[in-house]
Amino acid sequence: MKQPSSKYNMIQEILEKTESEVEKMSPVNILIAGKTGVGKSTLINNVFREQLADTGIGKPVTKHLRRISKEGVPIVLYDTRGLELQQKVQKQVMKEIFNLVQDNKHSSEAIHAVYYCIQANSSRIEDMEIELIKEISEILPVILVLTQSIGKPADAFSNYLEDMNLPVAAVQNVMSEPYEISDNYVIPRFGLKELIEKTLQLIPKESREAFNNAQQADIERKAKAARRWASRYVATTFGVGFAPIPFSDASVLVPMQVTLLAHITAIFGISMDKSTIISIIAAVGGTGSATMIGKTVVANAFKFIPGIGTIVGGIISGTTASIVTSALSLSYIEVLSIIATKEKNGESIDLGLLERLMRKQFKKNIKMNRQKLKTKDLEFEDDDALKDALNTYSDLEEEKSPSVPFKKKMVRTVSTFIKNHLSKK
Ligand SMILES: Nc1nc2c(ncn2[C@@H]2O[C@H](COP(=O)(O)OP(=O)(O)O)[C@@H](O)[C@H]2O)c(=O)[nH]1
Ligand SMILES: [Mg+2]
Repeated sequence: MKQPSSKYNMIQEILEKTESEVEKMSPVNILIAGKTGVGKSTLINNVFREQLADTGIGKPVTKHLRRISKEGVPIVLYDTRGLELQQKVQKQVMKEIFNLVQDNKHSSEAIHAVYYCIQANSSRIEDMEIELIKEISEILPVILVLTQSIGKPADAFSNYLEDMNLPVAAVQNVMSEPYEISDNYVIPRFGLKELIEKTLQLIPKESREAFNNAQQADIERKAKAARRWASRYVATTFGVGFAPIPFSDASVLVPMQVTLLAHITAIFGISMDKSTIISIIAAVGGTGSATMIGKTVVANAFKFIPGIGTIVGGIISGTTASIVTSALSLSYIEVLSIIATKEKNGESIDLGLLERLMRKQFKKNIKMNRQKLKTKDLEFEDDDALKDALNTYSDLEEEKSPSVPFKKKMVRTVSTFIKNHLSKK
């Protein structure tokens, strides 16, 4: 085990593979237009990850267009400025948009769609704006985004716009960020998942993966895409034709697991650093160093299977390999979902808890049989797997926080002790 050849920097490999997978994606390019103050930046920061609209990232491409991009996020956004000015300026803005569309038409930066933002409670749209929307619609698919939508007036405005039969691809009411009406009445975010769905209908197929990576408003969609890919990968890798391998050779599974974790991370789109991956892998692999011995990880993973000692002749069959790998990917996806949710809400993540969460989820998932694992792959709509992971994480959080009443903590500690030490036969 000590010789350098068996040392394998799994973490580095996962990170590098993830990066190159994201680079390979065909990026999605969206123009966001609308008057100042309607909520374009707020929309961008809530639909997409990494607070893309915040200053410092965008650079002006023309007088009225700002290009926003960030390394590792496969999306390019164009944000308009100064639309509220007089007609002459509006003509100029239109010309700039038109030129941009023409210039980029046949490149990877071709604009795919436009979010034209109007504040929903303005309840009024100027002729000049209608003109502009019509003009843009001639060259690009436009989604009219009605921002800061509150109650019936917003619905009425939406109906009014629909009745105008503008040549737009869709109209969508949204609230990008929770809106405080009063101290005890808050309108939650809404409409962003629908906006994502509508956008996906408009952009080219090959850019959908990039869009899903860049968005953060629909975490379940990310999980779903990752699971779909993972279950296919597991089936083709360990299905028919997989030659059983001796348990002592389990290290041949390492590169496959690296590919799996990297690809899932890329599909998901998450800003992952070394220490986060180390914590997650350590949960299953049992060692927390940056340079991990891959074999240890896999060997440890097998220890979680109930009755591993009974594997006939120490042989790992395709079935066993696929159970371990499915459980690994499902747990990993559940953990990434928690990270993404926390990130979206601007909450910090405790790496220690993350490691415990990964171990707990992995233990749960590995106990399932193949059929159940398959069903779990398909558990998309009302996602129980994510709910379970979230509950587990908040339990762990609660256990850790001193705000848990002493008595509750005591009861938990005692019952855990009984479970671990006394109930064994
Ligand atoms: N609570 C809440 N405030 C919003 C929303 N959209 C915009 N705002 C507020 O409206 C103001 C202008 O929004 P901003 O995104 O900067 O508009 P932009 O000029 O179009 O980029 C900011 O103070 C935001 O806080 C929203 O969905 N919810
Ligand atoms: Mg702005």
